[in-house]
Amino acid sequence: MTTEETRVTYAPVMAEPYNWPYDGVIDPARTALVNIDWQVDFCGPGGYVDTMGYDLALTRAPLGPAAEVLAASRDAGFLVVHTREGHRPDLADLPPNKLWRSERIGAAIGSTGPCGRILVRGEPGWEIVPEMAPEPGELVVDKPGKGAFYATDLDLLLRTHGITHLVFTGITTDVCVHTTMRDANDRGYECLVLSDCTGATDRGNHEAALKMVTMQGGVFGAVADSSALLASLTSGI
Ligand code: C5J
Repeated sequence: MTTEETRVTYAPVMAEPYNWPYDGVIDPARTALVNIDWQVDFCGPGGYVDTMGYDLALTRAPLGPAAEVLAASRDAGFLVVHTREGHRPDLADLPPNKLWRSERIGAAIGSTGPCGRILVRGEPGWEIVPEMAPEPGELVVDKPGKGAFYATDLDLLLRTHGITHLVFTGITTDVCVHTTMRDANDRGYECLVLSDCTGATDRGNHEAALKMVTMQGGVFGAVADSSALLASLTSGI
């Protein structure tokens, strides 16, 4: 039932440095789960991160908890948004410095690897992994950069759906998750990042990125783990 009197809300999430959200209960009608770049290129064998030589275990570890949160968020009625980093096949939207840097580390964007052309839209490596696959009707946002608001219609989509609160999962914590969360925070969204549903190519960077969020009273929002969110979502009030 969806009338004002019967609308279900959920208890705040036990989080750092404050219990989230700042304005009391979780209202699913105003909350979106934003899943950042759960693509083969970032957590699958033969993808971009693997080709760069980083430890895939670090970006795969959050998959289990993130899939649980995805299922619970669907059940709770959150809007679900998925993002994918990638470029046009002709690379017309690839800044030369981004290409140059990827060449330096031996994983040139647009070159062909075991998962097709690296970070190119439509290639196997660009697809979202099965554990986090979008369901029909969920929003998928394609982005050429690190932040999901840059050169996309994400802000319009969220505002059109009446979303004011965002919960983040995804990879990588210190790059695309952080860039998107910082930008969302500046735009006035109330943000929560889930520590065990995010991962980076370096453990120290993951931990530092989470710590940064908690400074200055929650400079970009708050940090919790998936169990804290799941506990809230079983507490309909
Ligand atoms: C990176 C991302 N790390 N999804 N992209 O290049 O964080």
